Amino acid sequence: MRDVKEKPKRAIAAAVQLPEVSDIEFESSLTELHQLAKTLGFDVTGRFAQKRVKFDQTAYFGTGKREELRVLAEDADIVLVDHEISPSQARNLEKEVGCEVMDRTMVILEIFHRHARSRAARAQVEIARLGYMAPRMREAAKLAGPQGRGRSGVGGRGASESRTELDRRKIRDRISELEKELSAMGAERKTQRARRQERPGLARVALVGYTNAGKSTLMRALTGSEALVADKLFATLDTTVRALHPESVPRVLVSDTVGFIKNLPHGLVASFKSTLDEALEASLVLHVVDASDPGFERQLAVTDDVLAEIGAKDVPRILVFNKIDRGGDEAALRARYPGCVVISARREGGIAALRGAILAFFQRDLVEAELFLPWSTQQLRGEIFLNCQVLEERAGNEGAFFRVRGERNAVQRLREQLGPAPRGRSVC
Ligand SMILES: Nc1nc2c(ncn2[C@@H]2O[C@H](COP(=O)(O)OP(=O)(O)O)[C@@H](O)[C@H]2O)c(=O)[nH]1
Ligand SMILES: [Mg+2]
Repeated sequence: MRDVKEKPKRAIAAAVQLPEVSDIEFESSLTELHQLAKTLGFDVTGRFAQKRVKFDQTAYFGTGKREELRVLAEDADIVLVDHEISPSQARNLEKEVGCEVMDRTMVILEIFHRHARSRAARAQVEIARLGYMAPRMREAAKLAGPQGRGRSGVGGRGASESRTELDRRKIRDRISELEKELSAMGAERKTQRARRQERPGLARVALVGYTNAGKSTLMRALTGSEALVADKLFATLDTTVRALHPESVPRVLVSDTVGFIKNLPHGLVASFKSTLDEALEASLVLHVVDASDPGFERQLAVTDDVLAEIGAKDVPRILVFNKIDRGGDEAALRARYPGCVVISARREGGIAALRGAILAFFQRDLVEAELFLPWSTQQLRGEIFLNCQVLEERAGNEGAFFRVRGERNAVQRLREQLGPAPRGRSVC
């Protein structure tokens, strides 16, 4: 039943709609939860909503609705709740519905946890997780009882509570330890960044933008990485970095980043920012915006602000309006955001345009050169193709001439390996 590796967990996205929340806002938040759940690899099989004046104190949904949810959830493994709920609400809901309950904050924490790579990002996410867990420990202990097992929760409360107290102290200690580590890392990170900027070296692109903008879809289309389907982003970064395909000169690495979230719980802002540090490593950021989303302008502004806050303000950026097949005014976008790329991941021409924009950026510093490869050293032919874009190849009496485009250093190195061309034919 819970064989996570084999079968995706079946989830139901559920929420209470309060009177001050419009239908549009409500739907959009629930859709976002659905999308976040897909990112975690869940199969969202149903949605469930209740209009209510306030959240039920005991179990978030009202009594009658809990029964309805129980029936709906019979085939599900997990119920996802689109708000942060209290530990006791979660526990009571779990008991009544009969399956695991995960709230919005937990879903997001789990995504950050999977995306966090740098030491600082990991520490930041762990702090957020511990902060979230601490009040939940007491609830867990109440359930566990003196043996630390079972669900009856009767008796032995004193023992379990003192153990919980101990656990909570451990959590507090761990948080302060992590905070110390983080501040020590601050200085180290600055020097690392400075070092990185000194050696521009690798051509790296990061896709940045809101959840559902189409980052993973574009990533897949640009890199041909079929395994990385949007819905199933079990993302350690290694699997979210892929080379542009077909390969280019220079070789460009594309990475997917953790998506911005419209309704990001306040307590998770810091950990979100640190998981985004992938964007700092990039020499080019593709800021992907869903052109068909009526709220895109605000999202665009938030993304810009956050990139500035994490220190990625000066990383060159291409604004990519995606999903133009679903809506949006292409001409107006082009006029308003000069230099933007307007595409649809669903249309072939779109990906070619984006690829063109990426390559134009990385190839701006390439040099054109002519290389001569004597017939006697044909084994170096592969080297030329590996390091340069070959514009033309023609045979001479003593060897082959190549007109190539490549990075200055790479061309220089090849020329040293190949030796001089006959009758001074080599020009740069
Ligand atoms: N109509 C349309 N749908 C798209 C386009 N690009 C992506 N999508 C869909 O939008 C959803 C979210 O895409 P995904 O790549 O997972 O977004 P991410 O959260 O930014 O990684 C998926 O259902 C995609 O199939 C597009 O250009 N047009
Ligand atoms: Mg994605």
